[in-house]
Amino acid sequence: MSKEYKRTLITTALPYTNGPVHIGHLAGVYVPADIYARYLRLAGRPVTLIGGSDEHGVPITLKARQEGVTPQDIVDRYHKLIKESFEALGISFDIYSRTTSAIHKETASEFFRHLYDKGEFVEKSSMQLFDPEASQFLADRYVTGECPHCHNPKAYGDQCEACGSSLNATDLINPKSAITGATPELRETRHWFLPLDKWEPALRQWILEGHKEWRANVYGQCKSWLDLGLQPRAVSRDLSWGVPVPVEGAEGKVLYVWFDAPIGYISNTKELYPETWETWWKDPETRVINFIGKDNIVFHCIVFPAMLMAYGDGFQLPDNVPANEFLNLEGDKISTSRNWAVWLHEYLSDFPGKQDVLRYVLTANAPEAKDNDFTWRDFQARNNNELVAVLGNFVNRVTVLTHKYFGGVAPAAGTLEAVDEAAFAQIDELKKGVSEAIETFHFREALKLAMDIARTGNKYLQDCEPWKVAKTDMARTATILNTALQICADIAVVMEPFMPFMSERLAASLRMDKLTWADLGRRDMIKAGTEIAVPELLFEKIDDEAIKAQTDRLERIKEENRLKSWQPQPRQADVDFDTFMKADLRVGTVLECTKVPKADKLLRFLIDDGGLTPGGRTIVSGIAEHYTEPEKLVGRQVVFIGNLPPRKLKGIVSDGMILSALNADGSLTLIAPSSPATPGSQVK
Ligand code: B3M
Ligand code: ZN
Repeated sequence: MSKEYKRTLITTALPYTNGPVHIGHLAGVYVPADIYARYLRLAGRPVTLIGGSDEHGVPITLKARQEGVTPQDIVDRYHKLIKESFEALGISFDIYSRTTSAIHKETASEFFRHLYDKGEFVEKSSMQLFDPEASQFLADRYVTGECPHCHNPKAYGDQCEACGSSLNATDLINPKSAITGATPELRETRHWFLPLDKWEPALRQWILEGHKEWRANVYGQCKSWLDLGLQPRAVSRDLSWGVPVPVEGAEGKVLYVWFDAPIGYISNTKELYPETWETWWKDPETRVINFIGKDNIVFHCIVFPAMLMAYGDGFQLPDNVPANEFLNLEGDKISTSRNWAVWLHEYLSDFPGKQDVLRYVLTANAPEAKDNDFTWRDFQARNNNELVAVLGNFVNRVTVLTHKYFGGVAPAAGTLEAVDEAAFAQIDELKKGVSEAIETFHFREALKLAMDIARTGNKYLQDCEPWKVAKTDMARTATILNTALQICADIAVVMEPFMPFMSERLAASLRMDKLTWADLGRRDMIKAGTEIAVPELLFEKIDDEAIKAQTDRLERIKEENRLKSWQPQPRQADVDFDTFMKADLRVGTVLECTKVPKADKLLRFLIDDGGLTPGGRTIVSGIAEHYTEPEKLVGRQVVFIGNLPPRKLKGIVSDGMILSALNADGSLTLIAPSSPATPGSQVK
């Protein structure tokens, strides 16, 4: 940070209310933003944390259509769910509002109208995709088709999720309407465009020259956008759900969702501070920080800043846009439509009281510089080996010993020895490190250093061994436990931004009132004579069973997805009739069936083929994985091809091929006559 600001306005991307929020949203945006806001508050620096729902846009109307309800029903449902689950996770929004609010509609309309009156838009007719069956224009996600860049067949009209390109619906190859599946036609329509090209020099100057300190991923994306050359971008759409375009003759047109949504940050600030909101947006002493995911970079670094520049009137541009990369789940991309996610509201009900564990794991594993993976095993290991074994264990040992030797009353320290001084010096060092890491948006690093305070505490206890010293020297024991109690208090302070629930419980048990960052490292945070609470565990182990319930759930979802996406094999090339008739299909009865030794996949069948083969026919079949108890097949009837040239498999001559169907779930069904048939009879 190059200059001292008077206040910080933190915005968090407004999630679309077409579904609940998941760990990807949390790790990418809300947990880091909350850490930053809580840190600034602890440091006594004025800060406002803005959140809210993005309730316009095609994802919402599509979802409403799928469910046969109104868009308003959808946004009401998910706005409530999202708001409540953020609250339960301790995301400390100063306001969490929504873009369907009256104040937002008014603010967004005014914003558009102001640009319109200033002549900042270009009005143009262009050819847009139109669904003749639904008689509606197909903007954004109303169309899918092949991405012109990476050829992903399921790209959307506004974006390809496979390669990250931002697209125009008309760029798609073989577009299809997401409403009816129809092939769209082109129709002429008028729209307002923001000429981004006009702002390109100013944007270049501001980002490429002025913000070299931005994260490499953010700076790099901006640079490649700018280097490609900016084009005018449509800011209106032919849709019915959204903020109506506030000009005459614009019936049936609404503001493009990416035009109105970022204005939501302003509307929500207005709603929070009706009198003073302008100070938070227009005073050069305000520092604006936008927390977002990497797929939102262009809108926050190029489009919205261009809108703000065009508006003028002192609107401040963001000072930093710390966008994160993506979090994957168990090696697979998180996806709302495939239900491949850990949903926040489900986590909260599956792991009651463990909000901090999730906050901790998502921060320790934050996808700050590259995509990262969330696994349930790692979640369990971090809880058991770090939160329980390092942090919880340290605090527990100190409070138990204080109760054992001093009846729960914090003893006074005597003269400090070198080991005590060294521990305090170490904590001062770590405090500096944590502050610097948070201020430069390196939250993983900050959390690691904060945990090092607990590690320092454990090492201090190990070095001083108060349980031994107590046998001979209670004065020294008092100094050690006093020092250790100060370290417990440090933990309550330093962890507040990361794990506010634990911090609150710990602070209460140490009888600390208001926590402040400045106190961190002080040697008298816990005054001698303070009666501390009877120790209770700050964290508890998470057992294998709880983890298995989660991984089993994911397995079930994988299975469901496999079934949903199953497609029959395409029709094979024609075979001529006479050739097919040469195949000698027969019914047989299984006489013996055994596993072939040293071959995982093979079963050896002996089949009664009605006497065609004296002593029965041997067929070796590669279906052992589907039949773990082959003896149970004895007596069953099968259909086999009886005139294939015999061939040797694992030293056994196999004379034929047994027919079966491979099902969508990967299981196998043996083909058998529907009622008993004579062995050896031909299948016609
Ligand atoms: N709703 C996109 C998203 O959820 C969008 C963010 C708006 S921020 C102003 O990824
Ligand atoms: Zn692509």
